[in-house]
Formats: sequence, structure tokens, C-alpha cells
Amino acid sequence: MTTPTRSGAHPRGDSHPRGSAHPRGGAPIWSAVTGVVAGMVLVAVAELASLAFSASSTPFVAVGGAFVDIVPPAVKDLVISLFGTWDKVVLFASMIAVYALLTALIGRLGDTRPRSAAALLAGLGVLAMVLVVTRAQNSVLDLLPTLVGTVVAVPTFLLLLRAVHAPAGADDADDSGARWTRRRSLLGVGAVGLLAVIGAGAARGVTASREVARRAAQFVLPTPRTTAEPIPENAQVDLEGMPPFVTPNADFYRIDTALAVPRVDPTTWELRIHGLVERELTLSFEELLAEPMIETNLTLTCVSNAVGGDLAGNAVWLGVPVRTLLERVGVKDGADMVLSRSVDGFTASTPLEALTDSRDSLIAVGMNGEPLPAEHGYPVRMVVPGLYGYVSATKWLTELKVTRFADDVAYWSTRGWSERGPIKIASRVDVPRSFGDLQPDADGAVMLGGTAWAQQRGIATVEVRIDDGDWREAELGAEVTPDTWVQWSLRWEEASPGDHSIMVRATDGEGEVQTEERANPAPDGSSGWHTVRCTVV
Ligand SMILES: Nc1nc2c(c(=O)[nH]1)N[C@H]1C(S)=C(S)[C@@H](COP(=O)(O)O)O[C@H]1N2
Ligand SMILES: [Mo]
Repeated sequence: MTTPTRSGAHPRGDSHPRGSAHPRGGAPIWSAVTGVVAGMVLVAVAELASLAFSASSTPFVAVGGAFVDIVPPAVKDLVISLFGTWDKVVLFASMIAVYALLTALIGRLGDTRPRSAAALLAGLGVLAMVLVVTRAQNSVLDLLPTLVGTVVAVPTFLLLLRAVHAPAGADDADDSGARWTRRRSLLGVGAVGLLAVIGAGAARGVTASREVARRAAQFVLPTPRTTAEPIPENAQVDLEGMPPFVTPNADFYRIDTALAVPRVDPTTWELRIHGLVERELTLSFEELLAEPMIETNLTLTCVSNAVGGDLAGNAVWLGVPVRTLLERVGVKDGADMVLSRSVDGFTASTPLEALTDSRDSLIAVGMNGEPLPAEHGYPVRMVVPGLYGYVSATKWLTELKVTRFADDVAYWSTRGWSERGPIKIASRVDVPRSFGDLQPDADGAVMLGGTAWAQQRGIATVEVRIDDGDWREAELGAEVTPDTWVQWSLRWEEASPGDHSIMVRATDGEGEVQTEERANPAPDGSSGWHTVRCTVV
């Protein structure tokens, strides 16, 4: 008696449509692959369907965005310190890995319990839909791409599972025929996977080219009423390896929680100013452009910047002083904070006085003579001298709520970061790079160089200490404003061959010496003296 029975030697056989008598050495792996391919179909179809919606309507972007929102500050800090601005690549790669693992497990389950497996796959789709619609910039309609993806992926999954397990035909004895049919099924699975990859790639490509087209249609910047201080030539230390004094837009560091850069249409954009004000104000983009604008040099820095890190950039910003708009709406007594909000739901809490005192806090539309790049907040963002970006530099700005610290909490403040973020004094060695070589000149001297900043107070002196020597005062490049970084250089005369350490500290315009005390970025910015090790060759 060789007829398989339900309780017999083939316990897994009952859910296979037929052919439990088939040896299927590869089936477990192939069912896992089937799960992964079905998962790819879900994402690819959703990506393609999202072309009719917004970039943020794809499940991947929504799931990643939700993940970014719940990750604890310590982890965010670690990821940024390990990967810098590659953080998003790392996030997407880990998401892909987790997703591949989950769908592979679902595929494996499909081997014995196809219905439950299909339900789980659908469950993943539903979970993604929930996350899509709860993203701030999305509406209910944005769940449609994921819905379509799920509706296509689930039956595809069941079909592929059946194909992978299908016997040759009625005649089980025809072994070569069985192998041939099997090979065809596996090829089919591969082909569907390939199609999914091509579809997703094409969708991404279209999104990217739309971005290019949109940029081409950007507006012409208005002329400022007062132009920025001209940058003297000697602001830039003339030494190979020094960063440019003005950071080109394309090289400007980018830090934000947005996985898909929000695409804001300036023709429908509005800025609403409300809260503790005498009269609310809503400005269209055209109205904003008609406001008197000023230009200002300002170095932006991120609270996540580690000692010696490069999450800082210096640009010329063009915009409307926040002060003038706040004067127009009339701030009521009791207000001490302005909560700025982005189209993607990010918020920052800026102390009211930083927006009403004499500093150049701007509602900015221009960066280094160009409209804001999409990554840096197009069409409108805020910049505030003296405060870290997370409490002031809201990109894709759409709302200012005049309020009180007691009543409202900003995005990062609910995640363990300090609700106020004045920038700490910072200085770093740029030349040499860490573990770099230094080549002495004919006189046996080497040039050292770096950058220092203390926005609002300015940098008074920078000192450098080589090995255990005395502090030596560095030469400073021209200071453009107290809100911009300065570059420093030091000629080290008697550089002796061998390994050395180079340490730097700055003193701000108020006489405060940068503290040696090491602090991590969380909760309110790193501190400590930057030291690099190098070799004089
Ligand atoms: N909408 C939005 N704006 C944002 C952020 C964000 O996550 N979302 N991040 C802030 C932080 S933490 C910093 S340091 C600056 C960085 O600005 P940049 O990317 O133009 O350098 O933007 C700020 N504005
Ligand atoms: Mo930041």
C-alpha cells in the first residue's frame, strides 16, 4: 500500500492541492522565495500606483517614516554618528532586510497553510495602509496604492505557491515531465520577481524625473532689500582640505525625518500664523514673495553633530524676517514660544524672543542665490541664528503657532531631546584628517586648519595644542558675522616626524572657553575638545 493517507507518512500533504507523493527537495526554499516575490509584487504595484498619488503614499516610505518617529533618540544618535547622512540608506536597507525575512517566513508557512500565509501577507498590507494614512502629509486616498498592491499580491502569492507545488500532471510516474513543469513554475516565480523589480525601479525613476521637471519650473527669487555682508576673501583659509567657507547647496548636510522629500506646490502653499495672536494671518507664496526680504550669512548646525563632526553648513539665506510677520499679527501676552510646523508634521519649538529680538531669524525662500533645494525645505523654511536646527530650522514650513512651552511640545522634545536648543561653542580640526599624514615643507613646518562656531556670540580665539604642549593661538580667517563659522589655521614650525595628536578649543565673543567636558549629542548637543591623531612623515 503506497497510497498516501492524511495521517500517514505525508502529514504536510493535505494542503497541497495534489502530488504529495512528489519528492520536492527544493520546495521549502521555493515557497520562501515565493513569499519574497509576492512581497515584492506588493511593493512594486504600490509604487507604480502611487505615481498617481504622492511620493509619500508608498507603503515603504510610510513604514519607514513611522519607524523614524518611534526610534529612541539614543538609537537615532548612534545611527547618525555611525553613518552620518547615509542614515536613510541604512534605514531602507534594514527595512528591506526585515521585509524580506517576514515575507520569506510567510512563504514558508504557505507551504503547509497557504490560506493563513495569504492572510498574513494581506495583514502586512493592511498594517502598511494604516501607517500610510496616519502620516501627517497623507490623506485617506493615499492608502489606495497599498490597497491595490495588496489586492494584486495576495492572489499572485497563492497562484505562485500552487505553481511551485504543482505536480507534473495526472501521471505521477512521468518524472521528466514533472521536472519540466516544475522548472517552468520556478521560472514563472523568477519572472514575476523580475517584473516586480523592474516595475518598482521604473516607478522610482518616474518619481525622480518628475522631481527634476518640478525643479526646472521653480520661481525667480525676489531681490533683497538689504543684501548679505560681502564675504572677504580671507574668510577662507587657503589650505588644501579645508571646507569651502560657503557650503554649496549640493554639499550642504541634510538631516530630517522625511524619507520622501515632501513635494510642496508653491501655488497652493500657505503659511498660517495663529495661536496667541491678535489677528490670524494666512499668506500665499505670492504674498510672501512680495514682503520685503533680507539676506543673511548664517551657519546652520545640527544638535546630532558629534565633536569634530560635519553636520554643519554655512549659507547665504534670503527671506522675510519672522519679526515683521509676528509684529503684524500682534503677539498676545503670555506667549513664550512659536511652534513651527512642516507639511510632513515635523514641529520645532523656538523661544519667542529668538524670533522677535534683533537677530536675523528668517522665513527663508533662498539659499546661496537659488530657491531652496527640495531637500532643504522648498519652497519655504525657517532659519534662526544661534539655535540648533531641530528647534528652529523647520523645512517645508506651513504653520507658525504662537504659544507657550507649557502648552505645546515639539517633535524631538517628545523624544527625549531638550525643548530648547541654543548652539554650544564648537571647534574642529579639518586639516589634517583623523589619522592623516602631514608632509612638512622645506622649512620643516606643516599647516593645520579647521573651523569653529558659536552663533550669536562669535568666535574670539581658537587655540591648538599639539601632543602635551602649550596651547598656541591659531590665526583666524575673517569673521563675516557672529552667526557664521570662522576658519582657523596654524603654522606648526618644528613638526617632528612621527605620530602626534592635535587638539583644538575655541573661546566665544563673550569670553566663554569651550568646555573640555565630553557630552553626547542627546539631549542638547555634544561638547568636548576635538582631537585628531596624525603622522608627520
Ligand atoms: N520638516 C522638517 N524640518 C526640519 C527637520 C525635519 O526633520 N523635518 N530637521 C531639522 C534639523 S534636526 C536640522 S539640523 C535642520 C537641518 O537642515 P538642513 O537639512 O537643511 O541642513 O533642519 C531642521 N528642519
Ligand atoms: Mo538637527
